[in-house]
Amino acid sequence: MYGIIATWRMALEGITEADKMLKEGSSAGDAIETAVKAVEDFEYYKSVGYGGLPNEEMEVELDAAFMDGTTLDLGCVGGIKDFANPVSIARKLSKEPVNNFLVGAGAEKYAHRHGFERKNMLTERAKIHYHNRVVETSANTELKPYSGHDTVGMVCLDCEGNMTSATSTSGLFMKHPGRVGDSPVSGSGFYVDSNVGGASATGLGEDVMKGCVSYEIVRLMKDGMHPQQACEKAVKEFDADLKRRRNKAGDMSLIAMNNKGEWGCATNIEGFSFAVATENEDPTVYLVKFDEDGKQYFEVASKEWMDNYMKTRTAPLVRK
Ligand code: SD4
Repeated sequence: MYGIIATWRMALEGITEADKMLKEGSSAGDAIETAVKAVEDFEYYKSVGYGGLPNEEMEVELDAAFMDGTTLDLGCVGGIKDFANPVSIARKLSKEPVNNFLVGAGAEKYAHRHGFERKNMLTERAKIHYHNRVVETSANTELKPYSGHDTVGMVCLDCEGNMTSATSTSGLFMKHPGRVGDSPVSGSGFYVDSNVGGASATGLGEDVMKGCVSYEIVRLMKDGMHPQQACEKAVKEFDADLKRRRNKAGDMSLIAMNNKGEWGCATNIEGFSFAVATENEDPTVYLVKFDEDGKQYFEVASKEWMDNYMKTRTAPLVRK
């Protein structure tokens, strides 16, 4: 059995490529890196890699991680600037005996030393978004973080039973320089153990980190839960706990897959989408919906939804 699951519709092209690779016997490491890079390279996704939205000083700072669920090797970068594919740097770091999590200038030096491609990640579109946000918020002076959240997070299983997880994000639009979210933090933005399964998150990193939600899902799967049950239990209970203690819970959406290729997803927001492909299922985008009783269910994204998605992502932007 093989499979790959990822947060958001934007992962579809990447997981489609990964699906082909897995079918032909590629490793979960190669397949997931290819899939995440496809998202990083696509300039119209404004929350991952090239085209990602900048911090409050108009600099694009990227976070990424890679974990091998068989060896438990993990590599992470935080707040890295001017490199094309943070996930590949994270993967390379995962092979180091120590120094696995590098941030800022140190991460950039490492990437430079190992020949990774330098690239100015700030696009013209991202500059317009920045400008428009400054114009919009100058009236009330407070710069609010981007309220949407489209970090790509994936879990992958190959034919040999090896699993990986990886994430990549520009974090929150208008974040403080140096702010790092959950995405490169083990147990929060991602976790994978080939003996069990893996999970990955997108959402408000500050809250996801309070619950180590990815690890919690893997732990529940280890106790015998199906990934769907594990995701729902972890998200529902942690969302309720945050609301009890703090009166509010940030957005959070988690995806998971176990080492049998069974998968799950849970979210506390409307409008979450995810993409999945397995040996038994062609690459598919699902939308998460809620019924009147607040029970979550999935719907395959319609052609109209898919067309509209790309149209809105690539629509011309007007500078205010
Ligand atoms: C973060 N989890 O940095 C990320 C946010 C996100 O697109 O999902 N952003 O907190």
